[in-house]
Amino acid sequence: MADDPPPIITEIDANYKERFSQLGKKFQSKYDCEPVFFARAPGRVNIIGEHIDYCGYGVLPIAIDQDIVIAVRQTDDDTLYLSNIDDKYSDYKCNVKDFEINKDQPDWHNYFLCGLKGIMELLSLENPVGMQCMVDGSVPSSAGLSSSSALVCCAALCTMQANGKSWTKKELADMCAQCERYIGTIGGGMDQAISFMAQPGMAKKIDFNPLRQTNVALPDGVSFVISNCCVEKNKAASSDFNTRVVECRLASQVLAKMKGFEWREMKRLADLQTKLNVGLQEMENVVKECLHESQYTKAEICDVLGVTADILATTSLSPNTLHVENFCLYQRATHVYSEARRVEDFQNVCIERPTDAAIKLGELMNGSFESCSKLYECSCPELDQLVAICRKHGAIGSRLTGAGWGGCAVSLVPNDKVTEFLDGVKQSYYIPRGLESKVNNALFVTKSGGGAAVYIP
Ligand code: A2G
Repeated sequence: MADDPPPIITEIDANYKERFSQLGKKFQSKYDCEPVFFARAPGRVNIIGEHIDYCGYGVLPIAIDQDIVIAVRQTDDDTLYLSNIDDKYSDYKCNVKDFEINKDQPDWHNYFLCGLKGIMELLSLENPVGMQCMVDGSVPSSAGLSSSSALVCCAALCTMQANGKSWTKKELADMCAQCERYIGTIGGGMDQAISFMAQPGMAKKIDFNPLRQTNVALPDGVSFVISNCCVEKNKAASSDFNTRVVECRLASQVLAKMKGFEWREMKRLADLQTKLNVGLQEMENVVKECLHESQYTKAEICDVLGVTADILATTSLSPNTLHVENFCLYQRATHVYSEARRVEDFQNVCIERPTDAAIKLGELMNGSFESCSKLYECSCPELDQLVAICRKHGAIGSRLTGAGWGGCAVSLVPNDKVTEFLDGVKQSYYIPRGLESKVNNALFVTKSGGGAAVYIP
């Protein structure tokens, strides 16, 4: 499956017919011609396994119905024309063979350019055709539901189709994970993998190095409900995300040095586990024995590793974390190893299906949130309040999803409590904050949807 290309669908599902037809009309009025095809890539909600993909550990997301759809027509003038049905995103135009991605200003079109550049450089497309594109996105932006990766994946898919090429879902997912880094964030590969590999009705356990996927059937009788705390966080616009990536890398390097390994080779906490050849619980013990809980200064890390600050900048830091002076190694590493264990436990509960499966999954989600909030410090006061409210109104488990510092929570709710839950959360979170008008897009039950595809009506 992952070794097949994304499907090309010619019978358009009733769900999409109206949407594609509206988008086709906008395309027509903008470019004075009809689109030739549509490409669609979904956003995702991560059920469990936060901030561990870039450390080499498996995660457990599902694709959501919210997506990016792009109507496309090839041109013969080497130009990319980008337009969005939402006026808040301005039109953009460039030569397909000569453009720059602006890391300092992560405007929407830069994500499209990441997909285009990735296809050109990583999959060696030498003479790309020009394209007229009209974009329609329904994934809320900066909300932890992967709007950026859905756009990168969709752009890559458009470029592939417009140029008559065919790569597998796995190749595309790997390539999109690498090329989203052109925007400056050092993310893992979860978002791009699920966008291409999702299957309706299934969660996926995604593993990395090499990229692999396994279906995980979620238990019956429960729903996953998404709630957006409505604090926006664009991870490319701050250094918070990359600081966490760097803290994890430094933790693996300091631990490697203390254990007598070549620390410069060490990039991920999972690599250290492979070297030590012990279980995840034992890795938590290693962290306890070797690292101290107080923050490490840059000078102390240089001292342990035996390098100057200039060398450390090249071995371990990213351009936007050069200014960071203090690093929490103990807390970040403890989160990563314990979260990786929770993902394994979650998958095992889904396979074994004990009678109290839902309770066990809820406990794991709650444990994940505690760890994200306290050890990884990637929550925010509004998300903390929202998660507490979700639990109060019947969620068996609730946690932040995606990068955090704002955005969404995902809650596990028994089916017979969903109506009560939605009402309770609306009354307790959205109405007192004057967010009633946003509630329909911010609070909804999700089901696992399908992956990226090309549509030719
Ligand atoms: O934070 C973001 O969504 C990352 N995505 C994803 O890889 C993962 O690390 C997540 C936290 O679990 C990108 O950087 C594109």
